[in-house]
Amino acid sequence: MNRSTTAKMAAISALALGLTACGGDDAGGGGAAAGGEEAYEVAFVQGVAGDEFYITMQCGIEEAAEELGVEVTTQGAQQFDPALQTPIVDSVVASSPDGLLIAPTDVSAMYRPIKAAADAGITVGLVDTTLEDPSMAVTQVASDNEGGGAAAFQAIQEANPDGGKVLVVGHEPGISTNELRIKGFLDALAEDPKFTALPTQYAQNEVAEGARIVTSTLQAHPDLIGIFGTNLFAAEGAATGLRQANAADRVTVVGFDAGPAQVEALENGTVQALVAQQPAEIGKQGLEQVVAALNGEEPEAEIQTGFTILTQENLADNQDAVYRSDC
Ligand code: T6T
Repeated sequence: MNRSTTAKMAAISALALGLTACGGDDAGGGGAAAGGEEAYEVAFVQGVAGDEFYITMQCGIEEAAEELGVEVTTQGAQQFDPALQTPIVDSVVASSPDGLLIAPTDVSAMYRPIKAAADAGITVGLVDTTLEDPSMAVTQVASDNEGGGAAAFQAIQEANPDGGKVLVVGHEPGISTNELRIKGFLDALAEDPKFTALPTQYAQNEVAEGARIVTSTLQAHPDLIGIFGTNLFAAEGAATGLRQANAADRVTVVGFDAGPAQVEALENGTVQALVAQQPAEIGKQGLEQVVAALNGEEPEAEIQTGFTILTQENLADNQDAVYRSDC
C-alpha cells in the first residue's frame, strides 16, 4: 500500500471514530434489588469463550460493574453454537440473576432461551449480535456493522484503484454481525463496476478453515486482489492462507476486529487494514442500560458504537483500539 492510500485510510478512520447513539423507546425491566440495598447480579454470556473480542467486552463490563456496584459473572461456550449457548442461558435462568447481557450466536435459534429469561423476570440486554425478534431486550448495543463492512471495501478499493476480483470470507451464516458486515461490503462494491466479488465462503469461525478457503481460492483465481475477513477468525485465517500461498505481497487483506494476532499481521504487512470495534464500550454501555432498566429508568433501546480503521501508519497512535487477551 502506498502513502496516499494509507493517508486516505487515516481519513476513513477519522470519519469512522465517531460514536453514534439512537434514542430508544420505552422498555420494561425491573430488578430484585431496586433501592440499592443489595447489589444487582448480572450474567454476561459471551458469543464464544477465548475470543479476544468478548474478553475485551468482559473487561469493559467488569470495569463498569465496579463503578455501578453490580456483581457480574461471565460464561461462554467453547464454540459459536446455539446448541452450546442454550444450556448456558438455561442455567443462568435457573440461577435467577437480575440481568442478562448476551451476544446471541444465532438470530432465530437463541430466541426461545433468551425469551424464557425475560419471561422469568430477568432484564435482558443484547450486546454485539442480535435476534430476528429482539423485542424481549431492553437494549441492544452493537457496532455499526454495515458501515464497517462498507469501510472495509473502501480500504480495498483505495489500495487497488484499478479494481479486480475480491473474496469475502464470512464468519458464519445465522450470526447477525456476519450478515450485516457482508451486506455493507457488497453494497459498497456494487457501486464500483471495476470490482467483482467471488461467491462468499464461510470460515465457520475456524482459522484453519479460513486459511483453506484462501489457498484454494488463490489456486482457482490467481488474479485475486483483495480479501475481506468478516471477523477475527475469518481474518486470521485469511492472513494465514495468504502466507501459506506466498501471496501476501499481491493481495490486500482487510479484516474486522483487532486481536493481537491480527495486529501482528498488520505490523508485518500481511494485512493492510483492520476494522477495530469497541468491545469494552459495547459491554459497558450494555451494562449501564440494563442497570438503568433495573432502576426503573428508561434505557436506550438501541446504541450504535463506532470503529477505528487501523493501518500500519496509525497503529502506534491507536494502541487502545487493540483487543485484550485478559483483563
Ligand atoms: O467480530 C466479533 C463479533 O463482533 C462477532 O459478532 C463475532 O466474532 C467476533 O467475536 C470476533 O471473533
